[in-house]
Amino acid sequence: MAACARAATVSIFLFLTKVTLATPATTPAPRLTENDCAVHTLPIEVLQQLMNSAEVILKNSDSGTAAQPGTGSSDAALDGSATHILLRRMDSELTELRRKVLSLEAGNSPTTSHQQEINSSIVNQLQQLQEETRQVKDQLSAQVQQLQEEVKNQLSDQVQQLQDETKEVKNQLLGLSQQVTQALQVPVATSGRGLETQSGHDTSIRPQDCYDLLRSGRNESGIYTIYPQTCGLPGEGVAVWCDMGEKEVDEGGWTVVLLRRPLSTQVNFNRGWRDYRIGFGSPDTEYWIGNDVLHAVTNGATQVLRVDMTDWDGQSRYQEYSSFHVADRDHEYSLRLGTGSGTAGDALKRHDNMLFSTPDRDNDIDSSRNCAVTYSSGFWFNKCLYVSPTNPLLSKQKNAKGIIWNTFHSDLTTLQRVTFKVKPAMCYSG
Ligand SMILES: [Ca+2]
Repeated sequence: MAACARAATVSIFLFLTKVTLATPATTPAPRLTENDCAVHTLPIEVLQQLMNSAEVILKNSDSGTAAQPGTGSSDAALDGSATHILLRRMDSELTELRRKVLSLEAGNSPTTSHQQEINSSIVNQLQQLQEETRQVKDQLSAQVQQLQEEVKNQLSDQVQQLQDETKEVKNQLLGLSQQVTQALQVPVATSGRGLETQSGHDTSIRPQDCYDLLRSGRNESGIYTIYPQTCGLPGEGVAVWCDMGEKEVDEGGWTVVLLRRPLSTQVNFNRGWRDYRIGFGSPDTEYWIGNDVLHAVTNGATQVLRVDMTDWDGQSRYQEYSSFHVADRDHEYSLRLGTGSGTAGDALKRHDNMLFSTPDRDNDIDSSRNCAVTYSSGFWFNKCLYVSPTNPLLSKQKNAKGIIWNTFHSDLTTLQRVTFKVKPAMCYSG
């Protein structure tokens, strides 16, 4: 603004000089327009005042020259005197103009101060914006990190599930391979239970259980594939451990449905409803055959259940039930047991008529908690347990969170080995 005012002063001075020396004194000062003011960024009133002052100077110089007494007839002398007077007046007027410009500059101070306030406000807003940007960036970074963790965990779970499923398929292929070998090498039996079903299905190739295999000549314990029937139709192959006995043929033919034993790395039995439904683990380590298979195996001919168990001191006990039935999924795989007998005591009978529960499905009769969560396993929990063959396998200690059978060790001393196995009741003399 100050520079502009000085430029305006110089422009007016040049105008005055030009008008005085080259044009008639009657030439009026030009009128200023808004555009002129915009160019100089000066108030139009100020510029107009400056131009009016210039016009006054011209008029005064004109009248002063005409009124000069005793100047004779010499136009040159007259012109020189008038010019001198004019220059002096111009000098005076310029001094006044400078004063006004200085005043104008001083008058601009509040505007400058106001501009500084605006600038300061803009700087503050910029700093605030930068701070908010930094906070948003931090939040986004944290969210990205959280998402990465979640994706990582989900992928880890899926990988674990795929590994389990791969293992199951591998076991099934192993059993199938053995089955093919058996079909090629072992003479097909022509009589005996299960070798010809009522529907005419040839179970010499697709045995329904380990007893079928035993009757077809497979008397060595090991991993086999069985095909439990569902509603009279042959089911999918399931790799299982067949306990074929050690002395006489009739002692074997047990299909193991639950296998627990000490390993360098235990199979995780703390699993959800889906895993317990389809089964998990492996016959060469530990496994749960799966509730759908349990239903298929036990829904036809009456099955005997035998439980063998061993504690950490090497003591073994067993308990048998004259019948063992597992309902279908619509009935939450509820358990029905027959009469118990054996050396371990009837603890499992306390779980009779219970529905199956897992950590993600609470079907127990304890309204205050989910027993499957408390004991990290899936089972026919009561309120909560008297036997716990699917609990984590713990070293010898008195702890219901390990594997217990409370009519074997009523002080809840843990066991190291448990198997649940079934066999058609009509084929078992007990
Ligand atoms: Ca409950």
